[in-house]
Amino acid sequence: MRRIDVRSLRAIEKPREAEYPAYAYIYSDLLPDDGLILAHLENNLRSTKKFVASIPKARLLHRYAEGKWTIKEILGHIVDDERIYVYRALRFARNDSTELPGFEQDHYAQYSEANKREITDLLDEFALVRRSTIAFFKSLDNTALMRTGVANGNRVSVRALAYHIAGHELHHMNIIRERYLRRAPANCKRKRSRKTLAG
Ligand code: NI
Repeated sequence: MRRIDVRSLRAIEKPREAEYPAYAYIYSDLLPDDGLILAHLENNLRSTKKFVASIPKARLLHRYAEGKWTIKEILGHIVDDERIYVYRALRFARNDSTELPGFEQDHYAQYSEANKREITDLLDEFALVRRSTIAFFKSLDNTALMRTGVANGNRVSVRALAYHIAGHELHHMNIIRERYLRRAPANCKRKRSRKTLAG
């Protein structure tokens, strides 16, 4: 796949706290405040592919506790979540005020059959979805990026959805490092005392 020239990607400022639900700060907090969210989406995809490809195959099916997802299921979850968040962003960007439902992430992971898939296949799909995400957000003007809508009962701006997608990936990569591989997390500049969500 042709590499995206990250220098050509437009800036999208970080959302203010009023633009996303309170629990979602854990995702946007993982990103620098430089407006280069589209470049981070591209660069983080490359880092994630490299990182996941370095994990021994047997570890990809490991669960660190009963009922927890495997690393393959986490990857499937990241892709599911990204598709759904871009869909929400599309509707809100097009000035559609229909309230959108949430989704049951554990239910989706259970039915994803990610554990039966090759890791290269999962990573290829992730790369395709990510490129589509970048192309979509790149196409939006400032008015569209600032539009808001309600999803899962929470009002959120289009640009906050872009930051959610990037932060959500980093959040799960940190969980893999800490709980599946027992390594130190990356991108933890700020610690807050509020309870973190694992989803
Ligand atoms: Ni999640």
